[in-house]
Amino acid sequence: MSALKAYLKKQQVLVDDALNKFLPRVTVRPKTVHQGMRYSIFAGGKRLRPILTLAAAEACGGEIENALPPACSVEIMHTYSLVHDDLPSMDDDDLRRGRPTSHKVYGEGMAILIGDALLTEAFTVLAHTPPTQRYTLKDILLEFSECGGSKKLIGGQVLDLEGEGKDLTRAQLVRIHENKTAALLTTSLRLGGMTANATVRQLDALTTFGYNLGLAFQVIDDILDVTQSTEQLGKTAGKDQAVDKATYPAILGLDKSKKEAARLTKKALSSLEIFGKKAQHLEAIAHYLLDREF
Ligand code: GRG
Repeated sequence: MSALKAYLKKQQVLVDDALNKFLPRVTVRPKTVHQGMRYSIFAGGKRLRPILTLAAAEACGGEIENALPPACSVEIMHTYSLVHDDLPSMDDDDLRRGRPTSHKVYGEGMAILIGDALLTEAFTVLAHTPPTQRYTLKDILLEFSECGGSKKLIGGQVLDLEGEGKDLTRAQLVRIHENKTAALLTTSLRLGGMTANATVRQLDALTTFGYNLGLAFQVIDDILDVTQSTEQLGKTAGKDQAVDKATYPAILGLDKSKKEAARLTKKALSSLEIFGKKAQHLEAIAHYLLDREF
């Protein structure tokens, strides 16, 4: 196993243990909603966002322990967005993280509630974040709520829904993904930095890194939808093309999309210079994401 794979595995275990402690047990009533929350959370995601939170804390010289609550919060918010994004009235998907989607197992009404419960739980977990000299719990809360709100995550989904069936320009596509994908990656990193009492300069560097890494991540996600199988992805491959969705390969072609992903990754990496060796894991993750196969 490569050093990076071993690092990712170790961080995944840390995050999963913390998620297991934070989330309500399946025996707590009403059981269906708690079972459903755990069904989607423990379906085997990559845990990219929480791992970025932990690696950002490390880059700013912080303690992993302090970064675990926001790391879990971003994963819980991410999972809520997947549960709702997969609903029949949204992207209408049957498969996620290699399993039938939440509404396929629990029914549509319950899947909406499971998503709502996850989003609410994400704030409860975030409340366990210790404040630092520069960042109060209010700063941390606002970072998180603004990311999930109508100007970012939900705003991106609104643009996505409104763009259905239309020929979008590249600029319009970038707007969607700045909000839907890059915003949560950026907040994951910034929250890690905040738990480490990051300086303004460090937080700015994490923001630039997150923005470019987030866009690169989405370009690669679009490429994989065309080039990989459903088994490999754990979600329906070829879906974008089937529903005529605006994607980077559809607008730029496959070759130019690969070059764009590499360009954005390079830009992301250059913003890490101020951290020196402490950003070694963030750097390795950016390289790994560019070469990923699922
Ligand atoms: C309010 C209805 C509603 C939904 C929330 C933000 C959002 C709105 C939906 C986003 C869902 C989505 C599919 C975003 C695209 C980002 C993306 C590529 C997600 C997949 O992330 P991975 O590959 O997934 O990290 P795993 O399963 O590994 O965690």
